[in-house]
Amino acid sequence: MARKRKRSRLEKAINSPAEKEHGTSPNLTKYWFQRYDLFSKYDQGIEMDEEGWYSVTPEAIAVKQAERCRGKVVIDCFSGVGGNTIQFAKVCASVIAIDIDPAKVEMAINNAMVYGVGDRVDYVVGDFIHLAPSLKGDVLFLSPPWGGPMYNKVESYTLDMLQPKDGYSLFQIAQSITPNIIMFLPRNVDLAQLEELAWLSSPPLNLEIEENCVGGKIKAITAYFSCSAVYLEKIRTIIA
Ligand code: MGP
Ligand code: SAH
Repeated sequence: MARKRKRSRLEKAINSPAEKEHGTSPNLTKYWFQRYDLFSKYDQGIEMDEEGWYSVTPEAIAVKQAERCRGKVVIDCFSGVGGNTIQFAKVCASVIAIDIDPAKVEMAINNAMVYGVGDRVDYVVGDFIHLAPSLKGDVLFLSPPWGGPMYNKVESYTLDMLQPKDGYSLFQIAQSITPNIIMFLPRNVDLAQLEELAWLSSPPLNLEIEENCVGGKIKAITAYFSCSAVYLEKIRTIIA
């Protein structure tokens, strides 16, 4: 009698609820296994699409980023399915969430309701680049597309690889609104380019770089640019 073959881990994953649930490519399975790191309330009706799965900011990271913006008016310029927007809505004075994809905005609205903050966000379906001249806020949060999950195939991720425009242009557009800019970027990003962005600004900006880990593994980096008091004090001391 033929013995039953033990199913490999991969086969199990491919035929798992992950595949049925996200209904797309097996490439997304690894993200499905991280679903509670992405949204702790995943089981309460969170909605995702393919780009959402690989782009959403893990909840613990989004909580930390939001804490830095407590009490401020924040513009989430590439809001996706709402990983960051939800956490901003919990602690910020107000949140404007922008995404070019109407389906993402629908999902973000649903997901914010799951977290009980649906009424604390103003949603805009639109292109951040075009909307920029009409935007006003204390802090701009930029988590743009990195070019898909293959971003880590290069040794050093340079700012020209960001979408829908290169990082220099995005930063310049953001600076026309506020010097308080937060960028969520690949863990292999060229850090020297970020320092260049800060120093070449007029006046030069303070820059803090944070490595974002989940479960001991580095997921991404966050760059906080600001016209901070500490930095201004330094300048004042030098001038004096
Ligand atoms: P990853 O490297 O694809 O996943 O993305 P992981 O689990 O670290 O894969 P591994 O095989 O390297 O172990 C890590 C995190 O980066 C994701 O959870 C997202 O928060 C973020 N991220 C990834 N991409 C491709 C994007 C993107 O295009 N835009 C934004 N804003 N965030 C992204
Ligand atoms: N921080 C988000 C993930 C953002 S992924 C989260 O935690 O859920 C990047 C998003 O940028 C995608 O949803 C994509 O639709 C959106 N996007 C791409 N080009 C855009 C543009 N020109 N203006 C606004 N949003 C854009």
